[in-house]
Amino acid sequence: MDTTPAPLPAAHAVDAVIVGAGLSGLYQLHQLRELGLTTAVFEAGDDIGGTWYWNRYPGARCDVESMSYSYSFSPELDQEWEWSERYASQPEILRYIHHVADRFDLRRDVTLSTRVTRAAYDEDRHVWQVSTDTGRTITARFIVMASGCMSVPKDPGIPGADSFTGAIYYTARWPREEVSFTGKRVAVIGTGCSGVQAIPVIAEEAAALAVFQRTPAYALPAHNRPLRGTETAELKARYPEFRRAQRLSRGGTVFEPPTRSALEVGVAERTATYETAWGSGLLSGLLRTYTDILTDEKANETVAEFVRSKIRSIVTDPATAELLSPRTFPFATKRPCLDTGYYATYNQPHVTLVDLRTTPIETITPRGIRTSEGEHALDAIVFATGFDALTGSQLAIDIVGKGGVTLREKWADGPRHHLGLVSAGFPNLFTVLGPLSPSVLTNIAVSLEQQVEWITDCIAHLRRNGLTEIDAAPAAEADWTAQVAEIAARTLYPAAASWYTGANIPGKPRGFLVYAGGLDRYRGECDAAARSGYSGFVLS
Ligand code: N01
Repeated sequence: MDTTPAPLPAAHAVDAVIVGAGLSGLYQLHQLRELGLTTAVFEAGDDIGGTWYWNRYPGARCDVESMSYSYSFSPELDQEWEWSERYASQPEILRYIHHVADRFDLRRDVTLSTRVTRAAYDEDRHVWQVSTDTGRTITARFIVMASGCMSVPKDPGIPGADSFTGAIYYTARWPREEVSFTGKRVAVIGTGCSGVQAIPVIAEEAAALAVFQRTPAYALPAHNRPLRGTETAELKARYPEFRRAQRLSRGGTVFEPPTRSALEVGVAERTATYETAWGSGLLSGLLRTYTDILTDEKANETVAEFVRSKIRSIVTDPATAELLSPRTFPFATKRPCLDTGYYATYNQPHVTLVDLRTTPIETITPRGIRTSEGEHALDAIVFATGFDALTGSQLAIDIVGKGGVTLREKWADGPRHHLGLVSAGFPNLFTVLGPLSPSVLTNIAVSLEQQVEWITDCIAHLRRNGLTEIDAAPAAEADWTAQVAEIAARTLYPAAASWYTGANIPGKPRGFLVYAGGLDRYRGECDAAARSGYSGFVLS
């Protein structure tokens, strides 16, 4: 039998199309190039950077430490790049991404300002026909969806926005031009991580700031600061070892796992432990104090109450402090926020908190926002209202698989995706940081490298063995989908109506969208599948 892959037509054909030129897409491009594949990357933005291109709102900053949240594939890159702050700001991360793109000559395969609109599988030729909004069509054997886990902004669904005569901004689509709020009456709608980061910075400029809050967040102090040369030099001296530890870790960051339950220690000891974690400035500092914070309601409530006590100690008005105190979902079942001066912002006389639980928004008017209590006159409205996370960016594309079945049809009741990498019936279409993988529960810089490398090895395996197609086996996919749900059910995560479960998007099927078993275990599953000749997949 001739096992040579069918040659692709030369015109408008590449070996692989990558959707998105953020951190995932750029690394995937680098890897596939090393493998000798011709690759085309399509990026909707007019520059590279993905999340860090779009989310340029005031205060935007990473909540993972910069020396951890960066590529690890190049020891030289690790040594030459200097991060200036413990937590890098959006402009600095974007500069880093540009540096990487230039250093590895990645830009020449990226087509900007071009959105992939459709991808249809040609079963006879085992290739995908990819179409873009610029009228381009291109054929590729492989597609990698590196289109982001939070790249489709949610429609806030508030009536009247079109009638507003002031300025409207979305944190997730912030303009490139300088935005000045000086002397303006500004509203921010939404108090997730984007709102929590933007609010203190907008408050510095605005004449008046009204924050419209539906659900308060748990926000933890970042204790951000400039990095000292001595500490970066110290980490750089052991970067290879540090990177190895990150790769083997549960969440892509290195820490000593807790050994005791929060309920087996006395109040004084527990509070002291929480104080230390609060002072650490680490997003998961509190989460890592005890073994059962995410599995036992009572244990969780001890942390939740500790955070509330901190809010009460910072916010001088007790009624405002209470409104800012989360009480409707367990700690960390929505991603906690890492803040700089968030709660203290509410002590400023020009900042007000509008509680949408008691006074919901009725409509946006030409002059401002009308709640059940009256109208707030405004010059600008900032929507920090979140994303159609994890599945949104894939379902935004008209993806047509085997037998003419669309991904939208297949995922109508929720995503099914073997190892979060390939969905049965959609062969040779891989996803990075998508649903049913560890993605957003980990340091995504580490997760994306793991998935990109797995995909690259898989494509190398296919080519080495003269194979043209990899698909997920339906039974393995069903097992994996069930396993993701079972692991989540052992935690408190499903207790929150969060974007982790699809609950923030009206009509989106509910289900825990992320693999919560840990990156280490996930890596083991992926490696085991590859080692056994891609068990759980069908190769042909
Ligand atoms: O979005 P969110 P985000 N009327 O969905 C409210 C990552 N991130 O962009 O909870 C009024 O968390 C909504 O209220 P409710 C991080 O993983 C990372 O802030 O639905 N309010 C909520 O308060 C994060 O988790 C960094 O009741 C409305 C807010 O808007 C993820 O991105 C920085 C509303 C949305 O919060 C998403 O965060 C920023 C409406 N119609 C983000 N619709 C880093 O540090 C929604 N809301 C790296």
